[in-house]
Amino acid sequence: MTLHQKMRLLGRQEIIVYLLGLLCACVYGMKVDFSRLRQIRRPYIEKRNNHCSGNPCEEDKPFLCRSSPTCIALEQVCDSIPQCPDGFDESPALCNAKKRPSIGDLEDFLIKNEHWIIPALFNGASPELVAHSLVVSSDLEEVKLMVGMDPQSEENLHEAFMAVLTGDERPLLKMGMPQEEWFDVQFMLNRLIEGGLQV
Ligand SMILES: [Ca+2]
Repeated sequence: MTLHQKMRLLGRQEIIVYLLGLLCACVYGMKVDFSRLRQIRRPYIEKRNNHCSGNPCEEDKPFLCRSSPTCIALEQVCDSIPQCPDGFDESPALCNAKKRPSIGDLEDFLIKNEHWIIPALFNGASPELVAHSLVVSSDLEEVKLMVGMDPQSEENLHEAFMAVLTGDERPLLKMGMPQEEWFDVQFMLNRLIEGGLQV
């Protein structure tokens, strides 16, 4: 995949994640905080002071499809049946994000552990980009492409997930993880696995 293709992919996924965040924030009151990605937005949807305006959909069908003015109910988002004409309501990135921790929670976790986790596992990428990639990607290969990882960090990332799956913190301690962070690291990586991230 060329850099141009990667950027296009990233842009498309940012839009998807933003829309999901906007939707959840409006309907459930900031249950999911994707607000840091809202610089890429649909021009007719605005979110100010936690209130949405410009969404043309009715309250009982608040989810707006991407390439048509079709509105659907929340229960129909990621229910394995495409209701949007372009299948937007069943797109993998959207449905991955629906099952995962929020970007805000992930970014807070990454920033807290930034001194060791970013250089060891993510090749020095920004916590925001890493959080975003972990929320929308289907597997570690996709994370690697979005983040731009080198072979060593790719190997470390895989090893980190294996350490969590086997309950053995020693590989992570070798990568620089402070002992007291083990519980948080286990918790967050497990949430990603439970949210369908293939490792
Ligand atoms: Ca659907």
